[in-house]
Formats: sequence, C-alpha cells, structure tokens
Amino acid sequence: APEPKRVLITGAAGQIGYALAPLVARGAALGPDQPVILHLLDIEPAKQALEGVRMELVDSAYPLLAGVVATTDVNEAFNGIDVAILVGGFPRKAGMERKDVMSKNVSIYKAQAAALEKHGSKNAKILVVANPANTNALILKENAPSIPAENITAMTRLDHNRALGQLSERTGTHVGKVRNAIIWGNHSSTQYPDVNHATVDGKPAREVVKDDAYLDGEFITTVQQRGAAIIKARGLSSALSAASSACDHIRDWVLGTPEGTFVSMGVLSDGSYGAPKDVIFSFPVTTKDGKWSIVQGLDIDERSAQLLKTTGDELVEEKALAQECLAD
Ligand code: NAX
Repeated sequence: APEPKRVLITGAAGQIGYALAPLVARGAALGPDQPVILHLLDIEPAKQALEGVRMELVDSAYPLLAGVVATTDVNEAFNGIDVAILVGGFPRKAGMERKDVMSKNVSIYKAQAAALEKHGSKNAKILVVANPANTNALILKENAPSIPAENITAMTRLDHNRALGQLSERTGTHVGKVRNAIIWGNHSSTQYPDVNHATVDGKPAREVVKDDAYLDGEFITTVQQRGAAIIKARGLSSALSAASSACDHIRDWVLGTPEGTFVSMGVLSDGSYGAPKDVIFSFPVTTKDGKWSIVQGLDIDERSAQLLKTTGDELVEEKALAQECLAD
C-alpha cells in the first residue's frame, strides 16, 4: 500500500467535521487505495468533544485509517500535512454585524496561515470551507506567501452539486448524467449558478428542461438560497452535503476530472471572463495531475456577464472589508 497521506480537518468537533472525518477515513477524498492519517484540530472549549470524535474514529476500525492526531495546537495540526480541509471558523450569531464575523474569521485565517507557512508542506492542497470561504482563502493565501497560490482553494462544490441536484430532480434524470453546471463567483447569495453550458444526458440542459423562465429565475434562487432552506428544515445548517462536497472537491483535484466534465472551484482569479483579479473566485475548472485550470472559451451572454459582475463586486468589497479588519 502507498505511504499514508496526512489530511487535516479543522473545526473537527463541529457538525461538518463529524460528517467529514468518516468520509475521508473511508477513502472518499483520496481514493479507496490511499491510507490516511487524520489530523483533527479544534479549539480549547471543544477539546472534549474532539476527543470523542477521535474515540469514535478508533471504534470504527477503518481499514484505510492509519492514525489520528487530535489536537488544539494549530502548529501540531498543520505539521507535515498533505491535504487540509479548513472547516473551523466563527459562526455568525444573531445580532452580529457582517464586519464582526469577518473580523473574527480573518484573524483565525491569518493565524492558520502562519502555521501553514511554518509547518505545512509546500505541496499541500488546501480547501477552505468555513465562511466567508472565498475571503478566508484569500487571507490564507496572502499570509502564507511561500505556499503556491494554486494550492489554496475555496469550496463552491456544494453549490455546484446543488445545481446538479435541482436539474436532476426537474428532469427526472439521474444526477450522474447531469454535467457542467457552473457556479461563478462568491460562495454567498450573490453566486451565479449558470446552466448555459450544462448538459442533461448529453443534451443541452436548456433543451431538456424547456423552461427558460424557470432556469433564469426559480432555479437560480433555489440554488442560492438552498443553505437557508436546509436550516429551516433541519434547524441546523448543511453538514452531510457540505462534507460530501468537500470530498468531491479534493478527489477531483487530486485524481482529475473525467474527460469532458468540469466542476466549480474557488481559485485565485486571473481575470478570466472579466472577473476581478486577485480575489478567490469560483470558476469552471478541469483538473489533471493534481493541477486545476480554468475552462476557457465559454460563451458568456450579456445577462450572465451582469451576474458575474455582481458577485465579483461583492468579492472585491469583501476583500476591502477583510483588509480593514486586519488593519484595525
Ligand atoms: P460548527 O459550528 O458545527 O463547527 C465549527 C467548529 O469550528 C466548531 O467545533 C468550533 O469549535 C471550531 N472552531 C472555531 N474556531 C476554530 C479555530 N480557530 N480553529 C479550529 N477550529 C475552530 O459549524 P459547521 O456547521 O461545521 O460549519 C463550519 C463552517 O462551514 C462554517 O463557517 C459554515 O458557515 C461553513 N459552511 C460552508 C459551506 C460551503 O459551501 N463553503 C457550506 C456549509 C457551511 O455552512
């Protein structure tokens, strides 16, 4: 068997962490032949709960799980990691201003950048899940200058999978036959879920759905608001779908996207499709040999261009707010 890879999950005592650790231990992120050592990080108040998660992982007797490091020490957590899924963060509580939440999270991500810079491998692949995901990833990138920017990404795969799920339900087609939806921009309600290049059973999604008003209206808002709908239904935010999507993101990044398929990832923008540069923007990407590239040459109609601009503007504004928080 290959040498085990070290996979860090932060916020591991939280609800996504609880769904994610077993998936990674079963090979959902790195494949069914790759042993893993899980590094689980949480903060002091969650220490006991984290120990409980560690105990349950031991009790699950996973064939691929070669070890568990459960810690509240950020330096120990980042030491020697190959992959990091950063889920830990400060949640928005009732009555909190957006800037307060931003401020708490950019401080966390600045501190984690220092640990990554000091102890992480330069080749480590990093996925930021914690919100504001795109901007947390940007802060991480800016404060870990020796880590190649291409190794730092943000999760919009859950939004991507939600879009595939909606098209699947609407058309009565198995989700495995729905491809190439795109999430553009920010993992927030300004994201633009775009079906103009999507296919259902190999045919253009618009031809199969035959309802442009739905695709340009209700479909978009359903995907944008799905997180809120889950909270309303469950009384808790998305966790198993977030964990599953995080594994999809890492798996495709490491093992490659199938021929003819692209997925959505938040990556450092090079200005493709008129997106603002130097923010973490969700693009359609393909991956090969552990590297992603932005799909080029897609037609963008005027309506889409406007929607891309709205979400891009929000990311520029978030970046400015984050910088203000760090300067305070
Ligand atoms: P929970 O509150 O259940 O868990 C978060 C955990 O992070 C807690 O155990 C907490 O103690 C820990 N934590 C806080 N500060 C930390 C630090 N400095 N280092 C390490 N751990 C720390 O939240 P959960 O529902 O698991 O959600 C986690 C994050 O994912 C939130 O920021 C949430 O907004 C975000 N999400 C992002 C999604 C995406 O698609 N990008 C979707 C799902 C989710 O809403």
